[in-house]
Amino acid sequence: MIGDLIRRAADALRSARRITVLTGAGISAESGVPTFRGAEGLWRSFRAEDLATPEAFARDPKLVWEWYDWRRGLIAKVRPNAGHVGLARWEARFPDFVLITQNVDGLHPLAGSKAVLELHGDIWKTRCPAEGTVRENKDVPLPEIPPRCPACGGLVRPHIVWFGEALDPAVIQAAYAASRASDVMVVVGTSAIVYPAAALPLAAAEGGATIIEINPDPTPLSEQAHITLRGKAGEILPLIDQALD
Ligand code: BV8
Repeated sequence: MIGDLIRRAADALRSARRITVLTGAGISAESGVPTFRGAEGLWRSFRAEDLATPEAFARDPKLVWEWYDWRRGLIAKVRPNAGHVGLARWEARFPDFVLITQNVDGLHPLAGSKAVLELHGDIWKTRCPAEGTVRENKDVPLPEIPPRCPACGGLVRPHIVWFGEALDPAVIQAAYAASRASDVMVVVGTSAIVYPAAALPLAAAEGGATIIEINPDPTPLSEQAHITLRGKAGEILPLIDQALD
């Protein structure tokens, strides 16, 4: 059964001109990065509202930075998995290919993906709210919590989109345009409940795209997907890659 679905997915990709991929935390799960809403997910031990919002940061920047410092420490120890590597290969294989991710862990660029639309920012970057300056910061652990801006001395924040905050308009518009224009959209490892990211596959379907979902569990997107591959990204993506050869 899964063999037929893998072949159908490969056929759809082979005959597509424009391909988009949307990934979520699930694609990093096999690398050892906790997801948000799974059994051992981050939101199980922390409340999103207490940590991933501008209000939480205003209330207790030290606590919010301790959480990110802990996540950065976890992510620094892991490597991209076969799922990330497979998608980096597809970027080279397909002429019109756009990778859109909700993840902030930087594992797609680390796996070799060159053009990644990072909808929710980057855990390896800080932003100075006073000047807007974005800087790369890979210190693990952070020498000072909360970290300060080297230029003005004020608090810097993670360069991450929190709940209730708008995404970078250029990034979300590019993601919408690519999704709407695509012939195939592969949706990997997302619970498909966070907007506006979760609207992208719907925009792709409206544009006539074939939606392929790769996820061990059903999601609100599953009934819209044309091909549903119930499995792990690190296992399914290499199987599709083999079927493409
Ligand atoms: C905005 C940064 C407006 C933090 C994140 C009510 C209804 C609809 C919408 C809303 C609502 N109330 C509020 C909203 C808006 C809100 C939203 O959508 N809330 C949801 C929870 C209902 N959205 C926002 O606030 C967005 N902003 O709307 O702004 C606005 C407009 C103009 C001006 C001002 C304001 C901002 C959203 C961004 C929030 N930030 N992250 C951080 O990371 O530190 S979102 C957070 O969830 C993560 O970034 C993550 O990327 C994202 C989605 O989670 P997933 O990636 O899907 O991960 P999850 O754990 O949920 O699922 C993992 C999946 O993988 C599962 O399905 C699992 O089965 C699967 N899996 C597991 N293992 C594997 C696997 N799959 C494959 N292989 C495996 N091995």
